[in-house]
Amino acid sequence: MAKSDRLLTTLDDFDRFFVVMHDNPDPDAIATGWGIRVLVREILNKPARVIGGGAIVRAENRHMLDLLQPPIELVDDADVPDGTATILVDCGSESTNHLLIRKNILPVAVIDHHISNQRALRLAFRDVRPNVAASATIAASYLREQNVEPGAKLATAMVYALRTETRGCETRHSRLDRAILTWLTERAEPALLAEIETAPLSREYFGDLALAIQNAFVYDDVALCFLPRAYGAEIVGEVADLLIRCRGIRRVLCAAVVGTDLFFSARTETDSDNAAQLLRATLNGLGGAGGHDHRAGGKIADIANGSKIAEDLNDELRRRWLAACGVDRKRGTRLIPKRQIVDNL
Ligand SMILES: [Mn+2]
Repeated sequence: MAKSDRLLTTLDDFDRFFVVMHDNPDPDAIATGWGIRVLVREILNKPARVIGGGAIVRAENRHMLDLLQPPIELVDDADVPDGTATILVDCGSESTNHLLIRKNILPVAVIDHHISNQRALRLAFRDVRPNVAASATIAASYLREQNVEPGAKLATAMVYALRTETRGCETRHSRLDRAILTWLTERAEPALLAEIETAPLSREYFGDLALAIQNAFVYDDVALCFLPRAYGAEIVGEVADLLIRCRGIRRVLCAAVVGTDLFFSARTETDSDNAAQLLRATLNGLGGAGGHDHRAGGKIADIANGSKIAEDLNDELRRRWLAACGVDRKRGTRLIPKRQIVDNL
């Protein structure tokens, strides 16, 4: 029996469907949720809501919302009536960054590709494949199995999801990813994809970027960048993606204070360094982290009254990250020498 048949059989007993994305949904969560909604509507002939907490801030992703109009709802909380089929996408049920866990609801189904470090809970349906590049690959494969046409906009969203999930050294495409990418590319709109990827950027974004590059330090093959404040949380991921491309740098940790939270992005270049594990070790007891072999994210909530990262927390995080990476060096050098910045201003 195909996976999609098993999912649809499980869901057929229900009349109400909530597809739940992780908080601050990324393109993969959005495209996957949208794909499952289309599957449920086309095959079961029933409506489904696609919901998630938090916000969408990255300029490209906001532009995607404008151009593709995915049928998603950003909600801080949701009333989940009894008898609702909850389908968690692009997120493990044991993760702490989704609506259901805050309401103590166990999902009926999970569709995900993240590495889990916890024992799996018993669920009616689970399709977790850490070997695929994107959850959207799994959702698209369901549509293909059921002969459901995604349409140009959903196909474009799914291609974009795959492209974003394979950035920052996570370029491994499984055989299924490659086959699905071909299937989707025939259906997607390349002009829309290009427009999304060159979204207009705010001046504040360039301010964050300039500050980040000036605050990057190198310890052997490790780069660290702590931003005392940032306009948007997306900068940590973007700077991490940029720094991991620097010659000679193989592990990167970026952090920034946004509001009262401290956000993290980690990247690793080689297969021997697992980004999710390194970041979990660094944030152990302080905050949560999750992700993939080469890309991971994390957060410490409610720090420093929304101002600068306390100096001792800063030192502790640096010490832990360097220890996790096995780097002895205590002092780093600036990625760009200070004199070079000041003399040329
Ligand atoms: Mn994903």
